[in-house]
Amino acid sequence: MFAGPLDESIIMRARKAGLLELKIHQLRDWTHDRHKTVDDRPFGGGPGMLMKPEPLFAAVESLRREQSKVILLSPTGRKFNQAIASELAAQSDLLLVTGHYEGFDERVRESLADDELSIGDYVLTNGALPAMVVIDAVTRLLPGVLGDDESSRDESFSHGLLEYPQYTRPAVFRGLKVPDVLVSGNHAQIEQWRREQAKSRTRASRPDLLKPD
Ligand code: 4GX
Repeated sequence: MFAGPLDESIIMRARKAGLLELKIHQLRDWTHDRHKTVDDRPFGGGPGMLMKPEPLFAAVESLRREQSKVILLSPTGRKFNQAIASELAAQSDLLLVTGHYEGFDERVRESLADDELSIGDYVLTNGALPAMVVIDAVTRLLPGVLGDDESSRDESFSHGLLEYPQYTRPAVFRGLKVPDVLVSGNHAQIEQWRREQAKSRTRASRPDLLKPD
């Protein structure tokens, strides 16, 4: 699943420039049985299979460095966001662990992982897409990955409001007009309009962003 998204575009450019080193590992390489078993049934019964601890511990212990942050991807983790992406971008080594099946043996959480992240409240088939989401959000924050223009646009998101509406040419498209204020050339008025739009838009679709945590 990782081939493709991580071999394209800005991520690939960052890899080629030596700004990001990415390695994909197969948990089955740390098994010893003929079937390369990485799952087993839960003690106490119940549906579904769990990631068994031995291959995970062996894999993480062989791959981790002193400074590594070991991060599980699962719906029970704390919710990933831009602030967490910034924290992770400051780390020198991340080891992202993507589970299949119904979950991890709890000892993986207790004794192996430094953190557990969820990319949102929905259920995916496995942790590969969440890992790629984290990789993508973190990579674009690494020094040198984006141009100055793109990076400074980010700061406008960190003020905690959604973006104001934007338009490009033509000024009239299928009878739909660009707001007069934007073509007026009055920069003070444009700035005020954008501030108001950002606020009303945030109130309408993301009121949670306006509440203190
Ligand atoms: N944000 N999934 C993980 C298997 C699993 C379940 C429990 C460990 C514990 C998801 C998400 C997500 C589906 C990835 C279940 N592994 N991960 N997988 N949303 O839905 O991070």
